[in-house]
Amino acid sequence: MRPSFALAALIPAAAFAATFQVNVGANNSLTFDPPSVTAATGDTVSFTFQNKNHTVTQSTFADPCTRMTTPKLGISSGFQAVPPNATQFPSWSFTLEDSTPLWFYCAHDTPVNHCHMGMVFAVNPTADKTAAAFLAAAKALATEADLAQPSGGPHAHPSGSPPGPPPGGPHDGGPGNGVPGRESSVATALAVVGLLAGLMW
Ligand SMILES: *[C@@H]1O[C@H](CO)[C@@H](O)[C@H](O)[C@H]1NC(C)=O
Ligand SMILES: *[C@@H]1O[C@H](CO)[C@@H](O)[C@H](O)[C@H]1NC(C)=O
Ligand SMILES: *[C@@H]1O[C@H](CO)[C@@H](O)[C@H](O)[C@H]1NC(C)=O
Ligand SMILES: [Cu+2]
Repeated sequence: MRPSFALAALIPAAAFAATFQVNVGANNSLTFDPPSVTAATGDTVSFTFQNKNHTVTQSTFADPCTRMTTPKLGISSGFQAVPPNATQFPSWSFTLEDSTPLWFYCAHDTPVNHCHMGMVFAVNPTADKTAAAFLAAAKALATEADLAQPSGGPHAHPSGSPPGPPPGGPHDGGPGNGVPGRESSVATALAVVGLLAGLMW
């Protein structure tokens, strides 16, 4: 179909670029929602910071909670603090220069390490390197100090969520590839987040 091919060639690639919206810390959760996206070169991933004090910081699959340093310094939103009564929410975005997998985490680490609690995000996870495996690797880094954080400390946020025991054993999202794995990681993240709701910043 030469005519339609020619027409397609005339439309700039940018015309097809998509923007993926990701909520950071919605409902006082320590989550990126959605926890992963599959995006193409030229697409934009846009983050809106909902509350608390989070970052979007690039890491690596092998070391989920540490900022990437090679082959170059990972990108980062920096800390985006949002007061509890905020009516405007900061956003930050980046545009994909290619479609290789990218790995991110929240670098807020006191008094609880958000990444260790599973606050991670993936762009273009693969069958080998799944979002669920990345999440599991982040949570495996949780220390006793992380897990000992009380759910009702002096700086706890008021919230409608019921108090719960501190998270205990591993919550492996299980093996997955791409989208199916993502569902289980969402459920896992939400389950943990439910227990953590009300934690201090
Ligand atoms: C936040 O709450 C809204 C409304 O209940 C819900 O639709 C959304 O999925 C929640 N997001 C997260 C990350 O829990
Ligand atoms: C956000 O967290 C960072 C790192 O802990 C801290 O330096 C910064 O002061 C915090 N911002 C606010 C407004 O609390
Ligand atoms: C949020 O609350 C603080 C302290 O109560 C107050 O100083 C500030 O003006 C409030 N901001 C908004 C946007 O309402
Ligand atoms: Cu965070």
